[in-house]
Amino acid sequence: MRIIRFREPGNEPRLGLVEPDAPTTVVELDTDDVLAVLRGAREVTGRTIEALDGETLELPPPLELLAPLVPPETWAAGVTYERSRDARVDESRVEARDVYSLVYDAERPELFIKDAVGRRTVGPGAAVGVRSDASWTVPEPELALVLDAGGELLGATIGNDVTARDVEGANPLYLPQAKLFAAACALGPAILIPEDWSLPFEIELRLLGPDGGVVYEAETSTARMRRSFDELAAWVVRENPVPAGSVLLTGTGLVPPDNVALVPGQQVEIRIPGIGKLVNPVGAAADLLPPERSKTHVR
Ligand code: DO4
Ligand code: MG
Repeated sequence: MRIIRFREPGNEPRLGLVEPDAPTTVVELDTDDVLAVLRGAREVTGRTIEALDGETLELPPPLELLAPLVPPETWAAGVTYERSRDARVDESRVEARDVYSLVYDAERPELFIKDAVGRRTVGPGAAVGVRSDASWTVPEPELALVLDAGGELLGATIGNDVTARDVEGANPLYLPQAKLFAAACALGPAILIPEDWSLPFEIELRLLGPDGGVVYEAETSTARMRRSFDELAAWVVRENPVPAGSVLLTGTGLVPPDNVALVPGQQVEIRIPGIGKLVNPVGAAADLLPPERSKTHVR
């Protein structure tokens, strides 16, 4: 079962269920409370909409597909895949390289806050940002878990933890600046309520140049994660009052080679079969600050 959020110009956002047997048919829900739907509410209005594509779930104009929720908080785990550990050790320019190896093996995971109330988060089709004081920004395609207040798993969507690697590499204490800036996070296109949480998710990344040519593509699986979803979620809510509906990005297992960096004009595509495909153009973070991007902001 997949849930999307959309808006008609001038109206408040609405929720819809994507029909499991007809992946382009969206049935409008009677409520706009995504937590209620994740917990079982299913009343529908009777209106159906045909999406233009079963994976991006793009809707016919003037309907606009939005991020599937506005998380009160978005947390992120780091160095949960061997590939991520190796890349951080390599990028680090200071004598702090061991922190990544240590955290990969430690009982306590690396967790950081990525956003609050969707201020730096965009939905499908809206631009993700590259900060002008960074020269090596990369997409981080990650499975994103929607959590209940006690850390229970309510659903899963696709997340992009856009990261300025050179900023983090200069000094790990710069992590918040490498991770938090305008449009540094993308979520969507749908929240999946999985029937079986024990099955792994395949994650595919494709970066396209301004001419549409493939700059980089790769895939991984959450089966390669060093930690379980439940373990990460339990650490996030440990003695920490995380509000229901918050999101946890579970770390990246896909790191482009060192000569690949995001630049405005490119397009990032992240596909997780069962959830869909999240497509975002790349723009300059300075142009994507909330007042200027009110049209594309998740709210
Ligand atoms: O240690 C820095 C962050 C790592 C991260 O975001 C990831 O592994 O996905
Ligand atoms: Mg990450």
